[in-house]
Amino acid sequence: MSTNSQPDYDKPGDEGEERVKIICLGDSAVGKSKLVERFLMDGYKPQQLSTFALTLFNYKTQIDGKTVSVDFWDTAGQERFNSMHPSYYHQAHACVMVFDCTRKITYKNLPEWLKDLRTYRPEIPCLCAANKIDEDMDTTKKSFAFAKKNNMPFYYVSAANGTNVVRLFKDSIRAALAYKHNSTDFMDEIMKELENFELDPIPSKVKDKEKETEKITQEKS
Ligand SMILES: Nc1nc2c(ncn2[C@@H]2O[C@H](COP(=O)(O)OP(=O)(O)OP(=O)(O)O)[C@@H](O)[C@H]2O)c(=O)[nH]1
Ligand SMILES: [Mg+2]
Repeated sequence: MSTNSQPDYDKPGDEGEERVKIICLGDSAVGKSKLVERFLMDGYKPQQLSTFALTLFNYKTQIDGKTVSVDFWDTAGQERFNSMHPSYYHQAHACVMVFDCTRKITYKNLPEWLKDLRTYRPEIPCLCAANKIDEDMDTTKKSFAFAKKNNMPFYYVSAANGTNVVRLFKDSIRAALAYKHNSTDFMDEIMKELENFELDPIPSKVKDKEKETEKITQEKS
């Protein structure tokens, strides 16, 4: 995919709405696609093929009375081994980095993903999610130093039952907007909120009735 086929995220959309781009990173099968689907459609089907090339999910929401159009970019985790196309990172305002808390290797690979991300986007906010906590709730008692070390907000999540999914993506949208607006204290704010936050065992639901989702699958050239 060439960069010219991307929307220009620095310019407003057709109806004057603000646009942000959020990318998902992490090894294959950690649950990146399932998390985005859970957030946007509030749905989860256990079976799915690995993402082929690139899927773009659009989500429109109201923030402070203004429409914001968010594009979530989701690519195949195995791309890392072929090196991610630079256009994936181009103009991204925030990143959601996911690992599978039942597979240690996916956690161990996070520094590689971060290194890649920082090559192209040295400053964008990055949020870290430990997915599949439904498989073993005890993992929420473990500490994962990577996020803290790199000053990232950290979330225990489950695409399967919805735990913390809304929180993760809503925070990522706030972080992306704050980055775009040159605000410097947004991460501190999120970190502070998370310190006092207790894991919500009841699956959260997307309450935003106005949400509009659109799924566009593009092939990468
Ligand atoms: N138990 C459990 N399984 C999950 C969860 N999230 C995803 N899975 C399963 O993990 C597998 C991979 O999920 P995907 O969302 O396709 O993973 P991905 O990170 O998008 O993978 P790639 O597209 O290959 O990079 C699927 O079989 C899902 O059903 C979760 O929260 N809990
Ligand atoms: Mg996928």
